[in-house]
Amino acid sequence: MEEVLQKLFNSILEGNAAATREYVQAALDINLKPEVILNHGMIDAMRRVGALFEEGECYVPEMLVSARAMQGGMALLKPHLQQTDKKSNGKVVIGTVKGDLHDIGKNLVALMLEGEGYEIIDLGVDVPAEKFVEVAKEVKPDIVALSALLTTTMPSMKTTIDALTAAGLRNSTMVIIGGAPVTESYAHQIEADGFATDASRAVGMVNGLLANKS
Ligand code: B1M
Repeated sequence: MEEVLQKLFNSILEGNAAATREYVQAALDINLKPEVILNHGMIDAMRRVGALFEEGECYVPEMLVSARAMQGGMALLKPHLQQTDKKSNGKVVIGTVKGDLHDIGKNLVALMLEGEGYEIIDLGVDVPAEKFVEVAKEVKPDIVALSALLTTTMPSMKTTIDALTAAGLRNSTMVIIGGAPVTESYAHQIEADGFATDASRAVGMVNGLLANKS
């Protein structure tokens, strides 16, 4: 691994936000691809944080400072991950479902979709089904995108899909789901229209769904 990526990885692991910004900039300065910086310097570091948490080697406060360092680095990387031409390809309402506070992956999906030309309405974290329904009625999105990182909050995805169906919104709006514990078979089970394992696949999924719709 490039030395600068190793330093970036370590800075996120240590939750050092200033060093994270410094190494993201250093990696950009030597023309490393933004996707490489993101995947190998940053996402891999968050995976390592998760593994350490599982092993009892780090705790929630450490996860939080690592997450903050990651978010700061992502802000710096954002303009480099996004394309410049901004034709509107459609509207996406996105949020992390009720009970779940994880937003780094959701933000990444939102950022990549925005870069692809979609208008993003980001409802944040811990979003109840009723809120998704309320906003979907108001803005009439092409896609509602649900993120969950906890096995215990995956059922909130079903609750949200059921609420959108009950409100009569599923003919006009498709739902995609994703997040570390989410599987394709779960997506089928709860009748989501699509599922993606990462942010770039989420973009491909949305492009594909909307191409088939028109
Ligand atoms: Co939490 N946490 N956490 N945590 N946390 C996990 C998820 C965990 C796997 C850690 C572990 O045990 N190894 C574990 C969940 C176990 C489980 O249910 N299977 C866990 C736990 C247990 C908890 C708490 C319960 C801990 C506690 O309090 N005892 C608690 C719950 C709080 C709550 O939500 N109610 C908690 C809290 C937190 C923090 C707040 C401290 C912090 C989040 C801060 C934040 O997000 N602002 C945090 C963090 C940072 C993590 C880990 C370490 C990193 C998550 C992350 O940001 N990854 C995580 C361990 C891990 O994931 N390995 C862990 C980087 C990010 C880029 O990846 O989010 O997976 P990810 O997103 C990916 C894909 O999943 C996908 O695309 C992204 C990449 O391209 N994707 C989608 C995501 N959403 C998508 C939507 C799509 C499509 C793709 O379409 C709509």
